[in-house]
Amino acid sequence: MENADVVFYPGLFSPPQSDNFLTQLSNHINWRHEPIKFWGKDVLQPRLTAYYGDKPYRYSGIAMQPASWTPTLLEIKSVIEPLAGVNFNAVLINLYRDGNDRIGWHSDDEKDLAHGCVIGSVSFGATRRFLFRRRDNHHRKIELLLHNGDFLMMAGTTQQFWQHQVPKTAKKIGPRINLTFRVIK
Ligand SMILES: O=C(O)CCC(=O)C(=O)O
Ligand SMILES: [Mn+2]
Repeated sequence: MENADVVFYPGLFSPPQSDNFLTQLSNHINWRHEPIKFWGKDVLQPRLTAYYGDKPYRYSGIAMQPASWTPTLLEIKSVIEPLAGVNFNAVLINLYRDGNDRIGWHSDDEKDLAHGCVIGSVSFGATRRFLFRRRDNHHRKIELLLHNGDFLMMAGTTQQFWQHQVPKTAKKIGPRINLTFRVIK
């Protein structure tokens, strides 16, 4: 993948560990259904979200105040930090309740993110398609399947040259939780 720094660790978390994290997080995260501005109108995001960590974060027009780290989140963070080589100070968490929930094309390039910062993305639950496309050529796409327990790292110029999305699917599938650990300025 050119102009990108992407490292994929499939199955970093074992299936029993991952199932346990999925249950823990489903039940104990303070999930929110946030509105987002879409062509000037407030619509609800097609997924539930939560934000934990040490610093507030502005994301797609929403100012998010962080909740305090939980033991489960700190445990996951401690596994990925040695691989990422950074200390993450925040995590944005997405709950895709079923195949209808999704996230549209975007780059993780909000101003609050440390420039070129590493994003550590951990997935639990249902397998979903994760697509990259070049910002200067939307036909140029790369597809990954993110499974239970997978860890995907994006760094360097990835966000500058590529967008990503998790599209909806007509398949009858269960929930998926994705945690994107970040370094906020
Ligand atoms: O669910 C995913 O794998 C991606 C989530 C994402 O891109 C984000 O929260 O910025
Ligand atoms: Mn993203």
